[in-house]
Amino acid sequence: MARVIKIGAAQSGPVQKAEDRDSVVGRLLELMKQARSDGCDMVVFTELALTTFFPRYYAEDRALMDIWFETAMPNPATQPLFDYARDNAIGFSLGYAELTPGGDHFNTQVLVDKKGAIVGTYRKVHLPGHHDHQPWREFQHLERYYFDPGDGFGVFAGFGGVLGMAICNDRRWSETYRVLGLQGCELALTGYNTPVHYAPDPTQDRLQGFRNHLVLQSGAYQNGMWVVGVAKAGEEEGCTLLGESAIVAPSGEIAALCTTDGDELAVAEVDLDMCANYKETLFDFDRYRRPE
Ligand code: CDV
Repeated sequence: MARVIKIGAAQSGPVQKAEDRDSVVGRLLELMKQARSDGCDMVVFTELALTTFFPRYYAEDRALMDIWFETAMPNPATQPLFDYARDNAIGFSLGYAELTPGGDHFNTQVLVDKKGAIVGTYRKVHLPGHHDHQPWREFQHLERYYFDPGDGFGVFAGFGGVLGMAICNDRRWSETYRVLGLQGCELALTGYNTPVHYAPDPTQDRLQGFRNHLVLQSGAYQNGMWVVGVAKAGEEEGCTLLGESAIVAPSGEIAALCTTDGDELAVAEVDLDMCANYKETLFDFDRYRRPE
């Protein structure tokens, strides 16, 4: 039987600082409904989908930082997404800020099956930016202040295949895809908040779009897997975030692409069996890799 998953890459437009969780979840639900009417099996949301990209704000007081974090998932604000998934047999993946009972802070993404149950959790490994307040920047990128690093890339059985997750900066690192690929991953889901302006070296700004697709496409091709990259895009609190969310095939080709900087769904039929065309030929790891 063919293993085809119809996927909606559910790009978010900007979320301003004052927008509350209920309003954001309402927007995500609209995208889920659209995906359902398009016949999707799964919707992929972005990194830190429930709030503005808060690592741009410095707060000395840890309590002021914790307002951005979820202490449970699901919780009353996000329960409607889980209910919709269960009632309509549509899965989803969601990025959010997680505060654990033990007091750890993670940049987290969950995978939710068609019954509305969490079947996979991933915590961001590569935390970019800086730890200290740097007032010279137009906006901060304090992921190293807000978050603890996750402990690795795992894979999860679901939707008839082997799935993995990665978050934003992870997608730029070859080892992300390689570690997932070596575990048999056929579909990697990643959300991102990528400011177009890169303060440490603004000469790189014009290359943001090119590099986003470069890493998604090369990661997919070199590891024989599908990759879904989903942005939070547009003008968020004076910061321009890259869009160009894409679903990339194991051939390295873009199968679906968002063309706006707002809430938008890009849909593709993801044939997991296509991975074998690459994993069993040119990228037969057991046969051809030379790790030594
Ligand atoms: N959210 C991110 O991880 N953003 C980084 C930026 C800071 C470079 C990214 O790799 O897109």
